[in-house]
Amino acid sequence: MSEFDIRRKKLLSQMEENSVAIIFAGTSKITSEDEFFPFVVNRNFFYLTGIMQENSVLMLIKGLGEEKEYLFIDPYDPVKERWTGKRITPEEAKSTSMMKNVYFTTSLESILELTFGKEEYGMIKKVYVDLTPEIKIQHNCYTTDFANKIETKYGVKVENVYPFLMRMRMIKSEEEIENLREAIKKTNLGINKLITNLYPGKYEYELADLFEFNGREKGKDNLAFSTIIAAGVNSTCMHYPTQDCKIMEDDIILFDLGYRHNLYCADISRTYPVNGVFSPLQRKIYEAVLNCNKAVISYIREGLTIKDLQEFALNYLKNECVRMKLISPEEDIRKYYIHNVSHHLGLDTHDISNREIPLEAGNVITVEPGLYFPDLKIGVRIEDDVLVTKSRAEVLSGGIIKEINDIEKMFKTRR
Ligand SMILES: [Mn+2]
Repeated sequence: MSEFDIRRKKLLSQMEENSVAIIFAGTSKITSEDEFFPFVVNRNFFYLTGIMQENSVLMLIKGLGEEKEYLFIDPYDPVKERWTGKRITPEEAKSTSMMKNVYFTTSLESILELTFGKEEYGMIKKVYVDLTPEIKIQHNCYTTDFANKIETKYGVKVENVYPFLMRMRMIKSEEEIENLREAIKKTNLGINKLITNLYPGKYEYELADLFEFNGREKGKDNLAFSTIIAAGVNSTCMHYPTQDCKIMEDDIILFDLGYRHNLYCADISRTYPVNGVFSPLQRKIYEAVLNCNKAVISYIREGLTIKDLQEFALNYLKNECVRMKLISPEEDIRKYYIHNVSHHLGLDTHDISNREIPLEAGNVITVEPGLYFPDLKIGVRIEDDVLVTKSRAEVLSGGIIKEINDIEKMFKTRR
């Protein structure tokens, strides 16, 4: 059995008797006029099928003592293919998804009729639909519209399948962890490219473009998210978007970036001094963040929640800043640390999860404390990706340099 098989069986086992699950791949949205955003597959659909083509639909049926799986893909359309390129054939869909029943989307409506409409199937009482907002199925039709439609038309009760898939996706399989390791390894190589090319006088976008180009060389569509390269005061803006500033000799520079591998995302932040040596003030702030990063990593264990990690990080950063006289004991640390310390990582960069569910072995999360002092033009974030195990956290991004001595040595010896 493939992973996709196993996941579908697992979902089916959690579904009520006499129920159906319908999960859509989604379709592209319009940017403006007749221009479309690039299609991004609904990750919940991909997770269960391995299929990335738009308009595809998965249908799981549990009833009459049987479990049935159907996949729907668009029919072959030579005209469409001439405009927008190759589309998968039923044979390809079968071998990717490991599903026997692959039909064309043109027959979806009549299969729905058959499943819900006929007497003998009248026993289907519940339909699980992925009600994640923003999953567009067709022009002016989102999954919520679809749910309303089948509720009215067939008198079935719709339940959100999202919580089931969330619990499944939060625990990564060996194969998923391997994909994440690979994404992180590639990201490390991308960061090395940046370090060899980081010099005062360059513009932030030159480094961002270089990182993205390096990713493209290894296959298109390889970015986990929009690359952030932020020098000087820009390092204090969390999702700094413009990247149009010149990098200066005395700046600190913050990278928040990641490649994907088989859709699995790396999410790494590193902060370096542009001239290769930390100034005393930069060093102080960097040390506070680094200590916190390492403390959180060693604090992680099963049973804690991400909320607990955040509490821990807030306290730790507060104490570090007071100890290093960066802030006064009365000051609120939230003025200088405005985000969260962790999120789950997987098919999505901010992976499907709930911050209040205790951590379990197989979770992959980020650890990313930061301190941001706009007045000092210094923002530092150090973000690692870690695997929660039975005993402690394993740092998947341990190969990406973060110790002060190692960083300064790396700048001296770069070529
Ligand atoms: Mn992150």
